[in-house]
Amino acid sequence: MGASNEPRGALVVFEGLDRSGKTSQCGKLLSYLEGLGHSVELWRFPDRTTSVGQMISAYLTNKSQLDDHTIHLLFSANRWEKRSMMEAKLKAGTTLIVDRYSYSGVAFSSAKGLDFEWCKAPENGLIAPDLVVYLDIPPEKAAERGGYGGERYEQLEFQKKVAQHYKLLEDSSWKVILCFISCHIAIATRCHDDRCFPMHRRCGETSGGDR
Ligand code: FDM
Repeated sequence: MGASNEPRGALVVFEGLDRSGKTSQCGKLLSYLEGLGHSVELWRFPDRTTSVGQMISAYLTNKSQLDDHTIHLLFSANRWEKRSMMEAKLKAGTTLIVDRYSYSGVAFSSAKGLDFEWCKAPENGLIAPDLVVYLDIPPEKAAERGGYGGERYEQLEFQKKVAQHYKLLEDSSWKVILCFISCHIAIATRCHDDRCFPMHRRCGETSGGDR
């Protein structure tokens, strides 16, 4: 990242199936770190505000059809178009909490049957996360959370495949949170251990509309 007088911000990525609770957890971590006085921003991919992001959004909402390779590359391009801003923010000392990143790109596209290594290739050169928090929820449990909406990938059988492909991506930067189990532990023990933050405190708070 190069030399700078400011301490570098951290790149923290949340990953998981649709309805695994990423959005809630990202929000909680944001509030927590802000409360500690850190400079922190919440990002998400796909970023649907860009022109590439709008193409992705049209595809996800079934308003357009695209070849599987093409949409894969668009998801990756959506990360590349934000790369320089990401680097600048991190260098300036801002911590970024990112809701989905390259792991989603590879897990979802390879779950469709695309070659795993081919899916990884366009991610080479993007900034590596300092920490990946994977919210590990049984696909059936995620599907119960308010039901899936109308988006293309929100189907139980497909999400089961995605879960299998996520597991192939786990490395030393990952912290896997067993959502279903930790939730029950936390309810049983009324865990107020700050070191568990924010995972345990999510119990009973995750709304049905959460992604
Ligand atoms: N998704 C997301 C992908 O297939 N590839 C990617 O690179 C990314 C970032 O898009 F089903 C999928 C995952 C999800 C869908 O994501 C939209 P959100 O988090 O629901 O907006």
